[in-house]
This record gives sequence, C-alpha cells and structure tokens, in this order.
Amino acid sequence: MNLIFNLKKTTFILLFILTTGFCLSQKAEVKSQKVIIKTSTQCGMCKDKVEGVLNFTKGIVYADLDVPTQRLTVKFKPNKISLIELKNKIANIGYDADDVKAKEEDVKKLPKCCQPGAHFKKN
Ligand SMILES: [Cu+2]
Repeated sequence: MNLIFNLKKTTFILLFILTTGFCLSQKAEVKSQKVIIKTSTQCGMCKDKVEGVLNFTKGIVYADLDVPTQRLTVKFKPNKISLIELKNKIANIGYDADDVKAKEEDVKKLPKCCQPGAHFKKN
C-alpha cells in the first residue's frame, strides 16, 4: 500500500518537473519579430550604410533595404532591442524611420548624394 502510494507520489513529482521544465523552455525561446520600416534612404550607398550598421547591432537577425521603395525589412528580437530603439538607430545614422525623423545634424553627416533631395525630392 505504502509502496503504491510512493510510486504515485514519485510519478506526480516527475510529471510536475517535466511540465515545469517544458513551460520554462518554451518561455526561454526567443521569438523574433519582423517589421517593415519606411525610410528616407535613396541609393545603394544608403543601403550599404543602413544594413551595415543594423546587421552588426545586437538583437537584429537581419536587415534588408529595398532601395526603390525605401522600405527596410528588419527581423529582430524584441527582448534584445525594441522597435523604438531600432528606429532611433536608423535616425541616428541620418535617415527617417517611419515617424522617427532624423536630426538635422545627423543628416548633414551623410555623404552629399545621400542627403534629402540629392536623388529625388523628399516627400
Ligand atoms: Cu545614398
């Protein structure tokens, strides 16, 4: 009787440990998020610059800029870098990122050809 009871208890504890462990491992798994950000980039140099910075930023899985549409696709880990931090990072390089506008001083640091209006009118 006592043996059966102990066996039940052991099974219960084992099951408990397994479920807890499973839940914890699920939580620890980092889910990455994908966003498309509208930027003020204009050419291949802008592309190299933005991708160069972002692809070496912690928490960013990859960054890919489509030059003709100015759309930047970023896959990132929200627990490492937030969307606003990401946009600020782009703005710091000198480009607008959606609602986050680049500062005048940062825009002026860009090569002349990459500054707004160099290739086409800023909209
Ligand atoms: Cu450029």
